[in-house]
Amino acid sequence: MTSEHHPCCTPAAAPADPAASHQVARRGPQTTAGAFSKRGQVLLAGGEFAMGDGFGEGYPADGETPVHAVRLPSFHIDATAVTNANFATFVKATGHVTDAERYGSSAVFHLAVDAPSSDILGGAAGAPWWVNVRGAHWRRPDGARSDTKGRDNHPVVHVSWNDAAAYARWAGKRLPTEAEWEYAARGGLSGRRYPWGDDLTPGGRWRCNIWQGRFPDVNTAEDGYLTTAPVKAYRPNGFGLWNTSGNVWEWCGDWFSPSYYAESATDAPQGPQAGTARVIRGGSYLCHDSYCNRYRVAARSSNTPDSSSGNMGFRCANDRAPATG
Ligand SMILES: [Ca+2]
Repeated sequence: MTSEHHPCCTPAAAPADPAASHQVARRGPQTTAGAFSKRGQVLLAGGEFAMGDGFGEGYPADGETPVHAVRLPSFHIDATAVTNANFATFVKATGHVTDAERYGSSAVFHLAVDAPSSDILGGAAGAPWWVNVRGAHWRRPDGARSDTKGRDNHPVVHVSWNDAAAYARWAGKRLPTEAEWEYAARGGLSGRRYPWGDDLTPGGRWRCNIWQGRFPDVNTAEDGYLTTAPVKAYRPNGFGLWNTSGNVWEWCGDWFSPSYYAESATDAPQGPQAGTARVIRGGSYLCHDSYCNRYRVAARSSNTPDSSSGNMGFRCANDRAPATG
């Protein structure tokens, strides 16, 4: 766990089998690069936007400020998060084994656990609502007694940054940069709080899957979902992208630094050169304004590249066209 890490959002990896962590650290790319693909993606015209929190609502330690101008060339980005069905196709084709499977455990939200008590390995420090569950991984998202039946079109979870990068490579895509992610999530609106505007529930209607009730024990699920929602729940933003706020955190390609915005390049920033944690964006079904308002479009968080949990997934991006030469 790093000093930048926020365990309330997503816990860092706590392997059931600590020896497996060395295997994960040592392994290189596990998949062959696929041919350039824009399947399921939206082409966004390049442009300039104001990146960061203009409302002063972010947590200072997250580094959502200063608001700064960023220019991006045109790029593609997935309309939705990668689903369980998508990830199953990848695993079938490649035999990919996720970090959670190697570690023998992953983090499940306490109200979602569906496993024998002998599989409960403990809570996360400072975030007891996260339970490290033996046998939890993408196919068994709530523990050994669960499966993804009925959730084919839900975002895949319990995937680490390493797993997400391997999927993207196989799919002929890549992970979005943090700047691309925010540009895409804003949906063409300028300086707004959410992908659809400034009101959380315009007209009294929920537009994203977060938490209602009293965290972490009472979730009234007014938005329809206790944990994940289908990737096309609610309505897309102005760019045709679904659920950039809430549902699951999404891995970005960048290393995380809370001071990066003060030094970021203006043109197509790629994030810090090095780091210990990767950026995650968008918040999840556990976000609630009483303790974590990171479902705002400017919000940032991070986790180590081998960590996984029941509320972290990803979507892919791509260049406008394959590199030539
Ligand atoms: Ca919800």
